Amino acid sequence: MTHEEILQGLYDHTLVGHAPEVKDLVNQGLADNLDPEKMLYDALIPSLEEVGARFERGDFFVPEMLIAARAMQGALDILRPLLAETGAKPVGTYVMGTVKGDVHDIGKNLVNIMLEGAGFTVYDLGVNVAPEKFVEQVQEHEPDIVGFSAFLTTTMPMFKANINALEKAGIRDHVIVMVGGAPVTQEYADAVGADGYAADASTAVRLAKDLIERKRSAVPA
Ligand code: B1M
Repeated sequence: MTHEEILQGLYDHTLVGHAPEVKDLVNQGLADNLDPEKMLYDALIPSLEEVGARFERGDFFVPEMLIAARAMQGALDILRPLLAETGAKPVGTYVMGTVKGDVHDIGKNLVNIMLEGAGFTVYDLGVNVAPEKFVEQVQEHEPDIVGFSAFLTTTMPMFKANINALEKAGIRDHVIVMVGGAPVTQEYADAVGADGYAADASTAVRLAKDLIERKRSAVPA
C-alpha cells in the first residue's frame, strides 16, 4: 500500500468506526515509516471532523460518533508513545480536565500527549470534572497551569464556574488558567477571565510554555 492509500484507509475506516482496520493501518503506516503526526493531522482528525459534520446534518447519530471515537482512540493508543517521544527536559506542571457535564476527551487527551512530549508533567483528571475537584487537585499538585477543556456550548460556562471556585478558594492567582475545546474562542476565553486560549494541541503547548515564562519573568528576583 502507498502512504496515500494508508491515509485514505485511515480516514475511511475511522469515519465508519472500524477499529480493528484502523489499528492495522496505523501499524502498517508505522512499519512503512509513515509520520505519526501525518496520520493524526491528515487522516484521523479530519475524519472525526467529518463525523461531526454528518452528525450536524442528521446523517450520523450518537452511536456512529461513539464508534468513530473508539476507532480514533485505538489509533491514539498506538501513536501516543511516538507523539510524546521527545526526551524534553521538565518544563512545568499541568492539571487538566474536561469540565463538568462534558464527556468528550479525545481532544483533551491529545493536548496531554503533546504537553508530555514537550516535557510537562500532566495530571489528567479525566472528564466531567466538577469545580471542587479542580480546586482540590490544584491545591494538591500546585501546578503552573490548570487547563479546562469544553466541547459543548452548554458546558463552556463551566470555565467561569471553575475560575470562581479557584477565586473562592483563594488560589486563583497561584495558577495560570488555560481553556480550549472545539466551540471555544479567544473572545470567550477573555470574557471568562482565562489567562490563555489555544485552538489546537500544538498551539496549546507553545502557549503553555510562553505563559509560564512570562509568569516566571514577572516575579521579582
Ligand atoms: Co459530541 N459533539 N456530543 N460526542 N462530538 C461534538 C463536540 C459536536 C461539535 C458535533 C456536532 O454537532 N458537529 C457537538 C457539539 C455542538 C456544540 O455544542 N457546539 C456534539 C454534541 C452535540 C454531542 C452530544 C450532546 C450529542 C447528544 O447526545 N445528542 C453528546 C454530549 C455528551 C456530553 O459530553 N455530555 C456528545 C457525545 C459524543 C460522544 C460520546 C459520542 C463522542 C465523544 C467520545 C470521546 O471523546 N471519548 C463524541 C464525538 C466523537 C464528537 C465529535 C464528532 C468529535 C470530537 C473529537 O474528538 N474531535 C465532535 C465533532 C467535532 O469536533 N467536529 C462532537 C477531534 C479532537 C482532536 O478535536 O475535540 O476539537 P477537539 O480537540 C482539539 C481542540 O479543541 C484543542 O486541541 C485539541 C487537539 O487539537 N483543545 C484544547 C481541546 N482541549 C483543549 C484544552 C486547551 C487547549 C486546546 O487548553 C486547556
